[in-house]
Amino acid sequence: MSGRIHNEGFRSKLMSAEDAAALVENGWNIGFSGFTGAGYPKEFPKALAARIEAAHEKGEEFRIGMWTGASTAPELDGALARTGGVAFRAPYQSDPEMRTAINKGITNYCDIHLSHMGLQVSQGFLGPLHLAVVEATAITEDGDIVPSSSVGLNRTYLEQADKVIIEVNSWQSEDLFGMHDVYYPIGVLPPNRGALPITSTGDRIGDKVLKVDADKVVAVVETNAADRNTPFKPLDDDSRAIAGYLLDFLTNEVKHGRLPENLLPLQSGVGNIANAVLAGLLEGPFENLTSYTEVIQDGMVDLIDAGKVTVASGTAFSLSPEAAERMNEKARFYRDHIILRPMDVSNHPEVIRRMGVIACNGMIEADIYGNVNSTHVMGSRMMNGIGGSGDFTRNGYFSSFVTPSTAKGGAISAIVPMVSHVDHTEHDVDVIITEQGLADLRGLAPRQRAQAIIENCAHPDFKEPLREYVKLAATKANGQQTPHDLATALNWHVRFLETGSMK
Ligand code: 0RQ
Repeated sequence: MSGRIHNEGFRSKLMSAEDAAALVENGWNIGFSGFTGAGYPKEFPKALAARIEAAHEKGEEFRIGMWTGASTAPELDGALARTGGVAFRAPYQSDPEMRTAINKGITNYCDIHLSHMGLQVSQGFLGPLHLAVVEATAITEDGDIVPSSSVGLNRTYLEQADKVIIEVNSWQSEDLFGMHDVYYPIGVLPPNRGALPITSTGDRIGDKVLKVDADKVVAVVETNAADRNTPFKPLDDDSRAIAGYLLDFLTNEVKHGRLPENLLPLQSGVGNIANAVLAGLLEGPFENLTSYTEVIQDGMVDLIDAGKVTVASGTAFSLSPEAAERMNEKARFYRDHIILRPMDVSNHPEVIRRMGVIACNGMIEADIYGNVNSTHVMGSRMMNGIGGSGDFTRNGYFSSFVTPSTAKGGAISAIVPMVSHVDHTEHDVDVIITEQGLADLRGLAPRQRAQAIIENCAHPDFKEPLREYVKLAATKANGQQTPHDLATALNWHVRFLETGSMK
């Protein structure tokens, strides 16, 4: 035993992951902890996958609904997807095997804004929640759960589930205790919902622990295993250039009095480019920064180490193995600078709008009018999901999207006449940045936006074809508000599907 279970009642429920998995029945919906590869259960899912496979070998039906905070890891999303036993998945994933199950139609995927997920669970739209499986750093003497490297939707799952399994992971630093801020809202559903009393990034408004009804806990499992912790790609010229344009833009906003000198709370999305933008801030002129975001990546931890960021609020880590080690060694220091909250607080639209968050997210493609596709490759194939990008984009002080100007070795243009799927509309997108430059769309009408995006952001190989498209569309649409020639617009994607290149 790890010595992390300080409550006798919970100690008596300790069992193997296999025995715990044997409690699960076909057709159950399970709410797992886990967010961007952090704080997900590691032992139990393996045992559950084996149980599902054994049932399938006997010709028995065994499928589950799988809900999480966000993406998890091969030990959870991968292991369960591989069995073909995940009937339903929500709200965000990024695992290659889960992606395959979704795109083969084996798994029904419901791509929900992260700030909406808790509400939809509480309203019952996703059906009953039979089981919550939540990773813990420890269980206190009072029988409370000390969360680990993510909070995500754990509070909601523990409240709503009929049964609970806790997986105590002694790999997680005990010094994480005190980093979390678990807010229990006054009334979950309108009209009884209270205001969320956060007025600045560092406000703590809740408890350090998650409450759980001990009578619902059917098993406690122990493990000692690292989070997924994927390394980030080394910074390349493109990501440096993108970070540089954003920093120049922010500097100019300060100069014109539209931003204070220490900016406004920053949100940065997942992925390599977002991490590179944070790395750019390390060398930039800004001090005393704060962050109201979802995911704390390496770049944010570096900014805290450098004293540039005073406080960062999120719901989860997404760290490289090196940064995860640093976090575990120095959690006592970081807990004065980092707050991990439930995701319906980290992504709360009202707080994001009121505090004036600066949003920066990755994208797959943007069209010449500023509509953005974050989720689907060539209109049909799901990549990851919208995650929290909509929560921050729609409600931020201003919202930016970053991407290299081409994908797949230059065969695909990230700037297209018409996006093949829309996640963020032209009304919500203020700034687009590629390694070619930055288009500030504020105050521009559609025809002006097209010019700004093509001239500043498109790759030189695609500038001329895009200009030609604009001319053609202007003729065909005869002076209308947002000129398009629909057949030609969608032919960009068709051409790639038929020839392997948009050129
Ligand atoms: O595919 O790995 O097979 O080569 O998309 O692209 O350039 O590595 O970019 O890691 O920053 O991810 C939008 C997916 C960008 C991410 C997305 C292919 C490309 C590669 C990844 P390969 P990059 P990133 C808060 C915010 C939605 C959720 C979100 C994302 C792969 O940012 O999931 O923002 N966003 N949440 O080759 C075809 C194009 C393409 C393309 C890229 N135009 N056409 N393929 N790719 N552009 C956090 C959370 O919510 C949890």
